[in-house]
Amino acid sequence: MDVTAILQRLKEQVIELPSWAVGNSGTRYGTFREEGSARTIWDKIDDCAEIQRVLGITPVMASHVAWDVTEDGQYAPVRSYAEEKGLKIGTVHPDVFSRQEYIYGSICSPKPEVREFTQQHFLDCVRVAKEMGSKVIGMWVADGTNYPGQDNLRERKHRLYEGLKVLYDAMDEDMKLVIEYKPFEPFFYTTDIADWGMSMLMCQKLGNRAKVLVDLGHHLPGVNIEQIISTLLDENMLGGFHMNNRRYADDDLITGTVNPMDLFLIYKEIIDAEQGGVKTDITYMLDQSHNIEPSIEGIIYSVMNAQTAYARALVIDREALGKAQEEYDVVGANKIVMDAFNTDVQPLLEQARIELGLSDTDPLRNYRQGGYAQKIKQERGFDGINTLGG
Ligand code: PSV
Ligand code: MN
Ligand code: MN
Repeated sequence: MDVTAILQRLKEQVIELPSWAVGNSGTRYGTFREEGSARTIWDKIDDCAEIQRVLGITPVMASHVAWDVTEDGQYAPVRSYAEEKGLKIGTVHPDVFSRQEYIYGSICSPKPEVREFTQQHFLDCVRVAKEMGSKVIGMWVADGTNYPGQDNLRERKHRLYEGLKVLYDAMDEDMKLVIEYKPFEPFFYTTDIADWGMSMLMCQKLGNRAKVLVDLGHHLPGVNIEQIISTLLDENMLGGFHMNNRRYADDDLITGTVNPMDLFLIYKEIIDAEQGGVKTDITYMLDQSHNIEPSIEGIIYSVMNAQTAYARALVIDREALGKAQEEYDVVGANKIVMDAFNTDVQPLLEQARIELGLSDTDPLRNYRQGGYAQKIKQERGFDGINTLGG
């Protein structure tokens, strides 16, 4: 194996951190508040800078316009502050779900004034993205219906395209639009972009700066995500990838904890495609919220899990695998893949971290010993109530 080349790949990988992962978050039933958690976009940048200090491969913070508001509506200072802290602002996410207006959907709403309102919001998001120096807009269309007969599905599809086109056309030539899909939630009878086919169709209609975004949590049980990834890659239609943990659906918990095999096999397909000559431009991002674990620790651990999966996928003996496939050696081929999955790649990752110039090869230990958690607890305090004391 070319260890130098593998180390190079491990050092070059970039994973975006979602700003919403460091603030308080919860389930639809409530939010558990965390002592010292980020309160503002400025706190979020500080937290992401600390995460980058211990990981070295996360110099980008993704932003969500629903939650990352500035006091005066100006976003150029966000860019400057992030740069001061060694970060860039990555994917910007419009908000099409948190307002009363969106009761019947946003761009797919049957109400023309709501569609118009959403389109104006899209234009504002592009302005915000440009001010923050971001080149990617991440679109999750939350729209759908709850009951058969509620709305005309073909008309909703037309409205969907019209709305997305406004967004796409407002973006600069060097910007990319990534479009997510999700089978259900917040609506349960239909979702206007329910699967990768619907997302890809919209991207193809819009133009070559629109690509599909695959979120691990947005699949029904049993779906083979790595095959979707491989298909999209081969069609040059994969634009981004949201990592999280999926046991049921959109669980959004720490990636790699329940099914590390998923992550490994996805990376395998990406590397296979690249080695097969496919040009890739994939934005890797975590899309998680940390409800019971300390957020920053959860994020650091997630990136470590992603790195482990990636390293395992890089050490697959592809020459031997090709040979086994040529010889129809079914068991042998699978064993080669599993041997890589079972390889202890921690020494490789430690070496990569040394070469990245990190002060400790164990990012979690580095964070726990660095004093940042204590500092933010003191500075930011706790805005929750614990009636039992303590
Ligand atoms: C909701 O399902 C979601 O988790 C989507 O995956 C988006 O990426 C994210 O929220 C931010 O809007
Ligand atoms: Mn997502
Ligand atoms: Mn999601």
